[in-house]
Amino acid sequence: MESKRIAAEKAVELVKDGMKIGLGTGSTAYWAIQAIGRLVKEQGLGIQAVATSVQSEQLAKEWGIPMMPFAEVDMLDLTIDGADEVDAELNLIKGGGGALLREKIVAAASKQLIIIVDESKDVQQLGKFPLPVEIVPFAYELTVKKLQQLGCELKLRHNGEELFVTDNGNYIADCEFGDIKDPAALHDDLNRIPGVVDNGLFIDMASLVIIGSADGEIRSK
Ligand code: ABF
Repeated sequence: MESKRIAAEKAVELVKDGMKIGLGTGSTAYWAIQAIGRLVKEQGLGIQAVATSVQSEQLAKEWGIPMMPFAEVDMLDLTIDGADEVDAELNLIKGGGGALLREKIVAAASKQLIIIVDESKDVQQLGKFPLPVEIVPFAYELTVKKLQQLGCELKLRHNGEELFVTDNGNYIADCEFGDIKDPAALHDDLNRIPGVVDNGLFIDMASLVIIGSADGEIRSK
């Protein structure tokens, strides 16, 4: 928890008055939202924000962070978000929290995507973490078969007995491919399947990754 907090607080040093900010999702982004909230409350920092999940939007509102409608967003100055894995080229697996689609939409509308992680997420090659793929409920059984034909072990994500439903009303298939040797090619192969909305590979999107460790050290890449 401490490693996530220090990475998040380091990232928030990049937030300046007047900026338009994307707020990520997850337990690391939680610390960033809190730190931004404190700056707004205690120092009168003037920012506007959009959130990548209903959960983060609620948290931001509790902290009094001014939220802006997406219709008013051309380009955000920066987005601060977590990840499940980060490789040496700054490619990412995201979506463990189920918010990958909104996270990718917000990241793509940001001049800079700052990723905050603890050191357990820093890997040489992506793939230990099962890759989340967001799929539409219509004929999802067919989409699942197509995904399996790409060579993964697949589990549909559940919330108790029920299938997990994203903020966009879709399902998540967690796909274990083992070592992902060519993340860009896999990204495109997945998104070519009708029924797939998007997948958790973020290729060439991160500008900076801030890694916090348990001993209080912070690295970036
Ligand atoms: C989001 O939260 C995701 O893309 C990722 O799945 C997850 C990381 O979670 P945490 O910060 O809680 O480890 O950023």
